[in-house]
Amino acid sequence: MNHVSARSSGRRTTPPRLRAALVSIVTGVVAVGTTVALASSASAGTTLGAAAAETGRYFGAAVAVNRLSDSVYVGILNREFTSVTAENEMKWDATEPSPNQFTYASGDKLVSHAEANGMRVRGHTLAWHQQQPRWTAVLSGTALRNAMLNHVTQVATHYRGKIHAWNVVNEAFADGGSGARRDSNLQRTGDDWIEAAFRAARAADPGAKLCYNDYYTDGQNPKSNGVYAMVRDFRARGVPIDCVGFQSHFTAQSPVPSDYQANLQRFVDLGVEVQITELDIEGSGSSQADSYSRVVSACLAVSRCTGITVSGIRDTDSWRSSATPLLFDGNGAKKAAYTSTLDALNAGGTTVPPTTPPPTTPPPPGDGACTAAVSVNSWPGGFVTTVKVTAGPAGLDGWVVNLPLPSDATVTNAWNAQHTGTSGAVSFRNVSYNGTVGAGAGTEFGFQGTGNGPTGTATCARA
Ligand code: G2I
Repeated sequence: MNHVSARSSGRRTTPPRLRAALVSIVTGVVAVGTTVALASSASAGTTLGAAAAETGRYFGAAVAVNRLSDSVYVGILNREFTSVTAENEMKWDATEPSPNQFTYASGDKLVSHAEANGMRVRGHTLAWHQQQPRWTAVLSGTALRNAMLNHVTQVATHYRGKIHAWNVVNEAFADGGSGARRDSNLQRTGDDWIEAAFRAARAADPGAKLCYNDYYTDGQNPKSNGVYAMVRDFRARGVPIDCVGFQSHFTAQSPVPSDYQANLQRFVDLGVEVQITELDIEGSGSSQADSYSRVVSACLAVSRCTGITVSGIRDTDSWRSSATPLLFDGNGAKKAAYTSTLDALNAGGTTVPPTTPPPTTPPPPGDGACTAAVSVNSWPGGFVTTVKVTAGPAGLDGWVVNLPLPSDATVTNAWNAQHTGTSGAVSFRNVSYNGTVGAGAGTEFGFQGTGNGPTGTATCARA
């Protein structure tokens, strides 16, 4: 999935600064003959995307599908950017307006546009306390947890293979000094909702980098310390997290922190990649330009800061347009901030390692004593599910499989297992004759139900 680094590593080996020096030495000697060489050499860095690719990075924009009919907007997008993030089109309210009814038309348009123009796509976002569909308001507990997991599974499956990085969970930490999780309907389903979302996303799209994304985490502070502790814990326990997104919304009151680079680096040191995901900086003129330059230089100084996304194209496209926070003015003209950004990209920096480590392999869900493989045969209004339990190296003397069911599903009968509950998170235990399973051997059970069949991950554990 690492298109940018693959592309750039094959294209250029001379660092930009050295190359610029070589070019100026050569031009001084044979002025006419070097004109072409200088132009072609310099052309790599005349757009944001090309300049970022020089060090193996992408330069992206948050894009709104309804602006794709604006030719000025699309002209800038196609010329300057190498990654697209859906501004709203892949959020829960947009993709699942009714329970288990999915609409992907807008998101698909963005993906098609990106594919047609050689851009990568960042997915935004699978689980967030905002922009949820209305129907989630009446849900809580297991029903909300299962609805969330089903959402993550369905959306990540739909876009499987098309997304270079997913913002799996967005803005789950509280503002202020606590460093704690934000209270939300999702948080109230249990502290493990975030890791459950990451595991479901990995199962659905094993090739996508899975990121946690947040704001006011751009320097070291109680909130970013809370995120840091979570990422460290996830890495230690094998929860599949690959990256952290730093939104980087800056204002006069909340400017680029002095430890911006150090903060990115400490996350990288945990073994994850980092990206700047929603960059916009309130202001104008040289002070805005300087702030953009500082952010870009900080990312380029951190080898696993793999890309930068600005949160729109023209100031007038911004969700906070009065702050004039972007790189192009309302007419689509380049601002001073554009030039400073391009210059900072062309100044070079660390090169993104050409092969980033593959996503961490999640341990089998459950306690590792066994795995459960689920197959579902469904028809409108009903389903039959077959589950194969396979024992780990120690064998089993009893097992339990937990399987989240969609909110409309009800188990009507089961065979070769006894079940607890008929809807929501249903668990299945061995019966008298199939609890003992030898090392590496398997046994099967099944159940029938009404509604939609399971789509989530089954966990298997020793009973
Ligand atoms: O909240 C600002 C950003 C913070 N980080 C996460 C981002 O996903 C978030 O983006 C903004 C979008 O740029 C806005 O476009 O999220 C807003 C909602 O929190 C988006 O605004 C919404 C409006 O509030 C809705 O009224 C509107 O229907 O955009 C919707 C679609 O245009």
